[in-house]
Amino acid sequence: MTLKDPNLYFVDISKSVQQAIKNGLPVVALESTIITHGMPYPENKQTALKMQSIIESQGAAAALIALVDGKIKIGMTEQELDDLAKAKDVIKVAAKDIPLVLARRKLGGTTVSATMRIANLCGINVFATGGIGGVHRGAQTTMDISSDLEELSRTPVTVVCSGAKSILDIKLTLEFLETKGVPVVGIGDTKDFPAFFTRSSGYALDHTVPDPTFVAQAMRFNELMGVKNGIVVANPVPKEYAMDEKIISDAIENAVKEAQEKGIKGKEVTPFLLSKIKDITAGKSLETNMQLAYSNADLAAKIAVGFVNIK
Ligand code: PSU
Ligand code: MN
Repeated sequence: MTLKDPNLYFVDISKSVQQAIKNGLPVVALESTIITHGMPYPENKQTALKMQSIIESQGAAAALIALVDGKIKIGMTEQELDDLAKAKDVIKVAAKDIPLVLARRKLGGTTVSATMRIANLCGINVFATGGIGGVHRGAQTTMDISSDLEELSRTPVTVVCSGAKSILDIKLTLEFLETKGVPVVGIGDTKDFPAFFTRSSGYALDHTVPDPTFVAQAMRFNELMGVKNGIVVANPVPKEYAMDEKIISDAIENAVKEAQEKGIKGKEVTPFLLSKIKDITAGKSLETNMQLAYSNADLAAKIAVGFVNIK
């Protein structure tokens, strides 16, 4: 643990998270791009609060991560969360952007890649989110591949997600993870990589384990071997909140087409598609998004608890 390192004066950790880290108790990191760029106010705040309380009810600490005024913030008060959830000029921060956004003292929502990097810096090894970034459709010419995938290949943090949206090329996303040496694991009866709004993408996972403690054990083996890569845990949206396959695939087709027509590029692509899909589905996608985030928080907490309980 390097938290006492005076060189880390720019990391501002809440008391409860600091205590948990110090005492070797379970901690689950949470990203903030889902709040700043993935959902509207007040649902974004409501989602973060509920994810935190789900994690805490399992006996783990919740570490919501963002960049605020030249500092890395880990764990926030409700007022700080409210400010972040309402803020307009927030930068979407990938791992590479962290030092620049700190230097510029800007407000930043951390993506999966940035959150993993910060979690790892603080000794947090489990992280719950909605969906990971991936290989975009048409990446053969645009080269738009989320830096989340690269970060997963070099940062030992377990990311619990509901797969990737089919705004992405899921087949290529899984190929890329395979090439980069990132295992993708399902639990229980999950045999397929989920497609975020729906429970299955039709692409098979390499591994399915009976319960979260198996993931915790795998993390420990990686740790013992000094392995650098992360692990993706694929947790499908709960059945009752999964969307109709046809409705969501039509919405995605239309959103992707509109993004192309409007020339939306780079880091704007994902937020544009998310907000279009929400409009097209009259908000139904937002409810699905919130529910899968809760389910991922619950599973991540179980893995974190399992990890600290390994003898
Ligand atoms: N996918 C979602 N919701 C999200 C994101 C992805 O279903 O909010 C966010 C995450 O923060 C993820 C980021 O890390 O978008 C990926 O962005 P990009 O494709 O620009 O790498
Ligand atoms: Mn991109």
